[in-house]
Amino acid sequence: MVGDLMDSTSTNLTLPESLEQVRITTLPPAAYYISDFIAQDEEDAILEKIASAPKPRWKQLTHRRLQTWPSDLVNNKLMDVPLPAWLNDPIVPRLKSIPLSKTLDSSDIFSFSPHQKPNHVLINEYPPGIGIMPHKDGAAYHPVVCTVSLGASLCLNIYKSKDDGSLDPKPAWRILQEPRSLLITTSDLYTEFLHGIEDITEDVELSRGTIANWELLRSPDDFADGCNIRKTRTSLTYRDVMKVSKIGGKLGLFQKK
Ligand SMILES: O=C(O)CCC(=O)C(=O)O
Repeated sequence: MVGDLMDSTSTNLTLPESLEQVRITTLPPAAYYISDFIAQDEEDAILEKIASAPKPRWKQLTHRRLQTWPSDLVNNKLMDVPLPAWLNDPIVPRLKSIPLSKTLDSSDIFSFSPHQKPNHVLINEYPPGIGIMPHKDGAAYHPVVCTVSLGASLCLNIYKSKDDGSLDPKPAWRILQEPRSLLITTSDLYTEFLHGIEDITEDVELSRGTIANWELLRSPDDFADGCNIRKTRTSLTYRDVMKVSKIGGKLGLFQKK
């Protein structure tokens, strides 16, 4: 699968030399999948940090809970406060270390975003049977989403709109995300299509023919029977919020206790 590879400094991870090597070519522009983006001990450490966050950090929705770092957006604006170290390192420098292409300059996936790096992270927890409705991420963010999956695998569905603007409920594509993987979605995939996760306890009919990133999976053999029994999966979604308020940060206006 991945041709030329580079070692990540402090771990035994082998990252691609450029994103073009891990492009999901069966999808519209553009998505990239790296099966081993973080190491097992890094995954454990992040899950521990998430679990030990103060209770008010969690926002409880009907079936799902989430944390927002460094804070919620107010009128699509973020306060000017850095991400905590455990969300920054090692993920942000590692994202920035992979060039888009081997042949061009050393531009990375955030080189053209307003702050040249992500400034916001949503942490979503999905127990078995719980997903997220099909949606678009909207205009507050630069159109790049980097999703690190922790704990377990599940399928992200990509949906098209019908000609009348309504949602076609049958997913157009499915992307299987393994624990410790990175999925990057950008361009048309961000702006034109919707994404969601079904409220199911088992992902079924998994195969080379039905899963867009099958060729890039770490362990396709784990799904040889076509099934993935869901366990709790946590995702970190890294984005660059375009508008940042310096004043809010100074006065602590957006601060969560
Ligand atoms: O958890 C995921 O992989 C998707 C999260 C998502 O759709 C979102 O944060 O908008």
